[in-house]
Amino acid sequence: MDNAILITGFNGEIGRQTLLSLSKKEIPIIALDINESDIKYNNVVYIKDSILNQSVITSIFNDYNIIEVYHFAALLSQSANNNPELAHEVNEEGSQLIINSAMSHGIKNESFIKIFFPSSIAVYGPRKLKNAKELDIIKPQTIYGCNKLAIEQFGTQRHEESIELGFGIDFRCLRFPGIISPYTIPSGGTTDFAPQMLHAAYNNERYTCKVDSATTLPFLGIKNAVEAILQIMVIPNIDSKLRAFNVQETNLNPKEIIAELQKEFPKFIVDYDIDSKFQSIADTWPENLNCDEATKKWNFVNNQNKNIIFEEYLIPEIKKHYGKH
Ligand code: AKB
Repeated sequence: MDNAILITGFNGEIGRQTLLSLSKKEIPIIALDINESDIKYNNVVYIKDSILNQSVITSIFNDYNIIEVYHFAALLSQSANNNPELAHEVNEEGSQLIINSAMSHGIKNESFIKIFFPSSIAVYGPRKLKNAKELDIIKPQTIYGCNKLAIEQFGTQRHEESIELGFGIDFRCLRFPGIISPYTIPSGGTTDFAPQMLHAAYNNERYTCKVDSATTLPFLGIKNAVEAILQIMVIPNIDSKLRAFNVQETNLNPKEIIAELQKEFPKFIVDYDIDSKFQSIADTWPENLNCDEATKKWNFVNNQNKNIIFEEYLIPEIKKHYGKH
């Protein structure tokens, strides 16, 4: 049986760019998503189905020797708030099914299956923290944050059981802040205002922001988000009981984002129409993250410079992206 990588939720913002990077490796990839793919890579087997379909997951693990799993399929924070039952099913039960299937496969093959799980700053709360460390107060105030924390803990527990057994899973997790991508306009998240503003500014559109101008949150450009995933997965062994690491590039509020964008797009205008569903969540998420653990474990670089992400990456890249269409 050939070695292969499984990626779920590959049509989402992070999944899409991770699949692009993984497709450059010479190993078959099994890509599972509820939606059809609009891009086809040669070494990828596409499966259109749900992560809740136990028989599909079982047959993937029976048909391929899965050695790594990248599990992105999930509802984001606002979508989860609007559909709490579906969020519980997809974000928790679906993730547990993937983790348990990988664990059984690892035990059967007497090996360790590496699993990447994208957690979120949503695990923090109830107060807005500054320089939040991994073990700081963790009392998520949203369904989505509770789902993420439950899977961090479930994966960590299965990881510890695997160490005891000598086979199973090697669980690795990053706590992502808001992701800014010059390639896609996200929806369903609380931090979406940053990428939405970038695309609106480029497209000469007026933007209505749902959180107030001083709401500061941590962010990471998609390129460095994918880089961090590849980095944490490539380390042979993370010698730590801590399995979930903070990563961020800078922290920003709407006022600062507008100022950066107006340097390049001076006609960009933003109105505010504060929505309590967004504001109340953003107010419980940290202002910035302490990334010392990620720096110690695999030299993660947290550059903290607000200009660099716009001037050196997002603006040149969004111009290239739309220039293509
Ligand atoms: C969201 O806002 O839902 C996500 C996140 C920070 O987890 N982008």
